[in-house]
Amino acid sequence: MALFSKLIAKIKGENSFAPTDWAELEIELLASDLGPTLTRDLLEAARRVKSENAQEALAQALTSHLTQKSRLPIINQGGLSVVLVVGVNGTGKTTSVAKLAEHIKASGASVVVAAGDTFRAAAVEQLQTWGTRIGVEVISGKVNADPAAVAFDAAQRASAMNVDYLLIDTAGRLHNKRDLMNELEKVKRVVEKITPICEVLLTIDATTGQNGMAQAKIFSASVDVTGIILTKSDGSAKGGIALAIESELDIPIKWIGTGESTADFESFAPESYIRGLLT
Ligand SMILES: Nc1nc2c(ncn2[C@@H]2O[C@H](COP(=O)(O)OP(=O)(O)OP(=O)(O)O)[C@@H](O)[C@H]2O)c(=O)[nH]1
Ligand SMILES: [Mg+2]
Repeated sequence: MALFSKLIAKIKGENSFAPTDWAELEIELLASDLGPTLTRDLLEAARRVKSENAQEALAQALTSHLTQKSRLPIINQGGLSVVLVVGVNGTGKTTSVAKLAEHIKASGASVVVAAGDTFRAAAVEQLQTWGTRIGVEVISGKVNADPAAVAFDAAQRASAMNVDYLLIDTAGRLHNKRDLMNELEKVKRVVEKITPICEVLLTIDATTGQNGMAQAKIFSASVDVTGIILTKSDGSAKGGIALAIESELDIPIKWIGTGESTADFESFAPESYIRGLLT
């Protein structure tokens, strides 16, 4: 990533620094998905930085834009923890459900997943294929069944099975955006008749840049998003998007998807992320 290494070199006087360099830097930061507000703030901070502690001062300026909220998974201590995974179509919900399920299983806890995307037959099959591959039970209903009904049954079954986690996959596209939001709200309401939903995780495709920000705003207005899974961080993402999301939305990035297999999944480490931007 090394977004800021050029800036640091300039502040330290390793390169000559002309007024036009600031404009050039601004363009670079904008192109790295930081967004206009954050770019302006960071350039202002950078102008005040003294050459001898440029690296540290910038690290501080960047860190101050990350959320203060916890990145730890929210769980229902001693009971069933339900996680709803939401996001625009193709952002990686189903894959992330499989990744998270495998991660939970590897930690020694028990988990089942529910195929809440009943909009497409292939969506249920995709989750079932993952379930077989990772050895996790998939609870599903009929194609075109009401997703809230599937989620309700899954919550009942998971409670009766005494498992630690239920992960619910959802649709990313319906006839229109309002339909999708209504459906997600209904899924949440109905499941919560049985047990509280601990987390709503939103998948954002890191390669979509500022568009991901708009998606996060829409979803968090309907369902209370508790964390973000930043998928496809292995792709052509330009590095700034994680900082932009946290700065603007104050929603913690909890997980990073780094590829198509279940092993390509890790918790977001803010210190090493900031270090990566600076070196
Ligand atoms: N490189 C890469 N590809 C990913 C990652 N996560 C998901 N994918 C790929 O992205 C594509 C879409 O992933 P899905 O999990 O089907 O996305 P979805 O959000 O469930 O899509 P819909 O069900 O259509 O809404 C698949 O080809 C995945 O293999 C990731 O972290 N890195
Ligand atoms: Mg899916």
